[in-house]
Amino acid sequence: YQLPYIDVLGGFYTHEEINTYLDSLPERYPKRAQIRHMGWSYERRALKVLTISNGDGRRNKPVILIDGTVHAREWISPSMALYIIQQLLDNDAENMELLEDYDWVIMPVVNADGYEYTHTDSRYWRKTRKPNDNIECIGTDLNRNFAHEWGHEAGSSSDSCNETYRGARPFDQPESQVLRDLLLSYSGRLSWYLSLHSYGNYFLLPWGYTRDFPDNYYDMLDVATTGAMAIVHATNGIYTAGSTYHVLYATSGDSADYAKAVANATVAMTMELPAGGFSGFDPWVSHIEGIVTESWVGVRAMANDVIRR
Ligand code: ING
Ligand code: ZN
Repeated sequence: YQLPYIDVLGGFYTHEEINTYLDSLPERYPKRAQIRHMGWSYERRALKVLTISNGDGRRNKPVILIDGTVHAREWISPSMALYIIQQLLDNDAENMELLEDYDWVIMPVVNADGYEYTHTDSRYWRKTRKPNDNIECIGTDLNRNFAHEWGHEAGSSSDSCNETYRGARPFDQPESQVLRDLLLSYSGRLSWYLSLHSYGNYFLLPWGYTRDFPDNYYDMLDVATTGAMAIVHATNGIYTAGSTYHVLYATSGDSADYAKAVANATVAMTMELPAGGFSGFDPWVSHIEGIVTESWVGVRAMANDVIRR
């Protein structure tokens, strides 16, 4: 029979299609691709993670960890995660170098229920789909639900109807628990955590919750600048890099702050991919190729920078 394949540049795909494809990769690349089933979403969708290596059998290499679709409506983010997977598994020598001393761990869809809901009911849904205690409004913003400085000052909302609702408690969402467990499982060898969001063309670094900077902030900024320079050279695409607090606004309980503070990521970063379509969140299928190939130039340049430092 034919193994499932995903034509990343030709469309957008459901969580089920993405999982079916991920599940096929260990068969296609037996030494290089592994699937970790990390848990279940609130609506019982399987949350899966792909690990990619060069197949040399060396264990416990440092890790580059990438996630997508923390926010449901940001459809270019799973496309980008899938494009990265295909670039790394394709035996291009240049991409194989990225796997020499590092393993890559990629979770294309974190917010599986919200993502499904954007396909079936409401295209611009952002949060999870778990009902809240007061039953008034549904869903929590996963990117405000992490335990580092959760609820700090103005960085999130306590109103369950708000788009940045932080949840009743840190990690009261199964999807953020899964991402937490994934991050912690690589603590001590997590070289780069990259969370893919859209939109706005930003490289956002910790912290979100305070105007202060982490110890190695200027190293992280160097990496982000490398990405921004590579992209501007390739396509004239303009990215802004800096701490979330300074570049955007105060945020608390986001995944990059947690990855930095608790999972000890050397570089923790959120990449806001380019806008597209009517709303910014819904690029035309014909624009996927331009966005993901441009973004790959940046990701590859940053990976090389992380690897060499
Ligand atoms: N923006 C992010 C959000 O969660 C962000 C901005 C990035 C906040 C990094 C915190 C940390 O609000 C989008 N588009 O989701
Ligand atoms: Zn987002």
